[in-house]
Amino acid sequence: MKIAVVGATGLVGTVMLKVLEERNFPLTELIPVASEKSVGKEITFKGKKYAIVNMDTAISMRPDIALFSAGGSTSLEHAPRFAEAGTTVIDNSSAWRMDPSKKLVVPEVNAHELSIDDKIIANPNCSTIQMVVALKPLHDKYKIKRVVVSTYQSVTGTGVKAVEQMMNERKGIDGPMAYPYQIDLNVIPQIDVFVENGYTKEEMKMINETRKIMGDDSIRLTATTVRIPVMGGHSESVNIEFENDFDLADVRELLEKTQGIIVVDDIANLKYPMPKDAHEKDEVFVGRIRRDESMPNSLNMWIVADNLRKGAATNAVQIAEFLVQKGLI
Ligand code: 11C
Repeated sequence: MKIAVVGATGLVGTVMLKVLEERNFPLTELIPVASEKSVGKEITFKGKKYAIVNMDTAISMRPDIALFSAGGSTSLEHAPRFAEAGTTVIDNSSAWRMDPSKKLVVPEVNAHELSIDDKIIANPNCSTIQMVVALKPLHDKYKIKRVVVSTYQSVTGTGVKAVEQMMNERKGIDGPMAYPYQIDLNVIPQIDVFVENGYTKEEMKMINETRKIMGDDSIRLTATTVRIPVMGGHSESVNIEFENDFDLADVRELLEKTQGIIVVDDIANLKYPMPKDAHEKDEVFVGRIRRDESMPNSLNMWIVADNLRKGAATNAVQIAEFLVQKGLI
């Protein structure tokens, strides 16, 4: 398996390389791809050095799979070129997610939709991924009517510049700003730009992507996405109204049995998911599972995951693993 990682020097690209290595992905050749200023530099993977190449060289090497994390415009321009050369692209940008001809995949939820003809596969937004992993088994059993989600998102979701802004503020140093306001010791109720209806793009991604991945446009959702001065992962407060009533112990058991979920919910011992514990883990952590006593058939829960792992790199690598296991490459 020849694997290209496009955007290999970025925050998500670096984690993609780490995850490929940790999960012992069946890789025979690695092709790290980055912008011209990084070409020729070397990265180390499994103790071996690989030279970074540019896009054209990578396409000419005909990788089996290209994991893309290089931004929407790069993906729009170059993903089809890889696909035409026979490479299957798994793209972490938002470029293809809502394209009806492209699959938007979270393996625990809808990998079964994939076929050998899918040459550009979209990896969802991080805050969407961790939520749908927990929603899917509950939807299958109790049928979701409506979801109200509020997020508490890590600065790593914005990129290196945001991490540096927060760290500089912590040290009292002036520097480039990734956000319109100070983020350290603050909370910013805006992620990405505002759209016409007064929501942000991040909020609309959560709404639209969730429906597409779950394959059910009848699910009603509303979201408020918020940036907080944290690095380990994204947290979400999720309120769900079901068509059917549920037993709380059954909900807990269902989540515990779901692949990719770890339930951390022991309030007697003050155990609940937190981003500092989810950091560098591949699973989605669910806790604070309780009935919403203000509404029939309604549930509250708290979902945490490392946004660079399950929210990006791990999910992409899991899609690649699925393609290899099912012979779809
Ligand atoms: C954030 N969710 O935390 C964003 C980052 O569409 O893949 C990922 C944006 C995307 O800021």
